[in-house]
Amino acid sequence: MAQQPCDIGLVGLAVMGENLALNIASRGFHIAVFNRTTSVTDAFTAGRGKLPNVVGCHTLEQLVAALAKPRKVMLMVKAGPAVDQLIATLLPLLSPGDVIIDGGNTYPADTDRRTREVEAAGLLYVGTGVSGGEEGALKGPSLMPGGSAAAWPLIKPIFQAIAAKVGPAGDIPCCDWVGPGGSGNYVKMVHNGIEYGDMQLICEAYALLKHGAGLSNDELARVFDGWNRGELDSYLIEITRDIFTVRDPDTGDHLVDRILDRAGAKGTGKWMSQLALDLGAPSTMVTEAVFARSLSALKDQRVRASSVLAGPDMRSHDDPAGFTDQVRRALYAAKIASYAQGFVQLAAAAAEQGWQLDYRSIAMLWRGGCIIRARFLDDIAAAYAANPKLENLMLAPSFAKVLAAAQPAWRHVVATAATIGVPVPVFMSSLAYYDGYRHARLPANLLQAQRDYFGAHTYERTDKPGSHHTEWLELRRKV
Ligand code: NBP
Repeated sequence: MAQQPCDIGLVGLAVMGENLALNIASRGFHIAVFNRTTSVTDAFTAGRGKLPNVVGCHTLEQLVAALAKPRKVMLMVKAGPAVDQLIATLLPLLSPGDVIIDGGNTYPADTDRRTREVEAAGLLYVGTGVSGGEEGALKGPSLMPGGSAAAWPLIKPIFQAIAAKVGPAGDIPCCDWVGPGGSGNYVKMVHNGIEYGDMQLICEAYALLKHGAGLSNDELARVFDGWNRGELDSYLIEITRDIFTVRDPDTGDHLVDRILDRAGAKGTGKWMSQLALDLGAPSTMVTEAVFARSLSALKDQRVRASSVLAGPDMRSHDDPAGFTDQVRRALYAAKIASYAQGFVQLAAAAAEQGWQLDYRSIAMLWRGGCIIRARFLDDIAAAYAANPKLENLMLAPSFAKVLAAAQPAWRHVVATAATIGVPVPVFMSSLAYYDGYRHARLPANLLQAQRDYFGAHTYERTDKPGSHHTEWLELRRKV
């Protein structure tokens, strides 16, 4: 019997591709799959993928021939040159109107270029953010597609069917069209950068509670459990709670205490920081979070420095319960500042690229399936619904009020960290960002004077328009 034409083809059966293929098949779609190493395809179709609506293919020609038109081919391979190689191989096999989708963590500018190249060949191209790791891919990820707008109606039924669902009835998909070119990948990159900030803030809160309030792992589990029932309710707080409860099977100790304090990274946080610098967008928190991982990686140096460099005693706080609550408030305030920075960077990129982004919709995409999923994203969506042109999330009346109320705790926590010598770079930069942003006048007037003094860079004045230069030494002589 002839095989029914498949709704979509998927290339790349590593962790993400395999689970995404199973997710697609579980929603009743027919899917053709291909992996460069044939044995991987065979193992999949003989194992987890042994399903009537999954077709294993040994060549890309077979994959293309198995698809209904217009064809949709999704790539779940290592980001970078592999995607270009696959596009080059697929283009002669496909027809105008077919769609190539890249679901990898691709650098946004690569998707801009590939969209132009694939569209020039008469086909459609999508670069989609996929978040949620292995489990999300299988059960429902957050999907952030962008690229050729004409591709959206073609892929929408499949994408919205496989995405995570949220809302009171559990029927709102965490997937909607983001915008042109690499905007979907840009949104995913900002998601990952925000994830870096969230994770580092939680780690700093842990250090403060452990050293400042003297909490044990069991007490930390209880604190995070409580936090997960309030405004901090989120996936990352929930897994942190769980981590404090897990024992090492070998030693019986808390496993977290047996883990080496040297963090790795795959690079999306670095991309966001680099692009923030290119845009002149002050995304200080993701950048500090990336640097915190870099500093953690200097384990051997830190061990040597710990016996050379002096610091205060990290004494326990007088009022552990009170301090714990202040850390909670500070964490929420810092989180607001972090998301504010992420959305500001998105808006700066959108302005540069000419993208029209819907920030409310983007906040909604992150409510389920992904690592930064949190109750708080509903408040962000509400803030953008009330004012789609909101310049900065911190200016939304609801958030401005929260920040005002959290200020004393936020300042006390940062000051305590400095006093007792607990490194909290992201907490500190969050407060510096808040203070910098809320000051109508910063000391940059002096900076401009210095630049004009040594480099004749000119300056603007507060009392008249134009560009001005002063012969500082000449005026100085007249003093
Ligand atoms: P990997 O990023 O580890 O890539 C492995 C896959 O790429 C294998 O199927 C491999 O085929 C294939 N591949 C490579 Br490498 N070079 C190829 C080439 N030149 N032509 C064809 N296929 C090639 O897989 P992953 O961890 O499943 O991630 C896939 C994408 O999803 C990545 O971009 C990743 O950044 C992104 N992502 C991952 C996660 C996660 O949690 N892992 C989350 C969100 C997004 P082979 O078997 O023949 O070597």
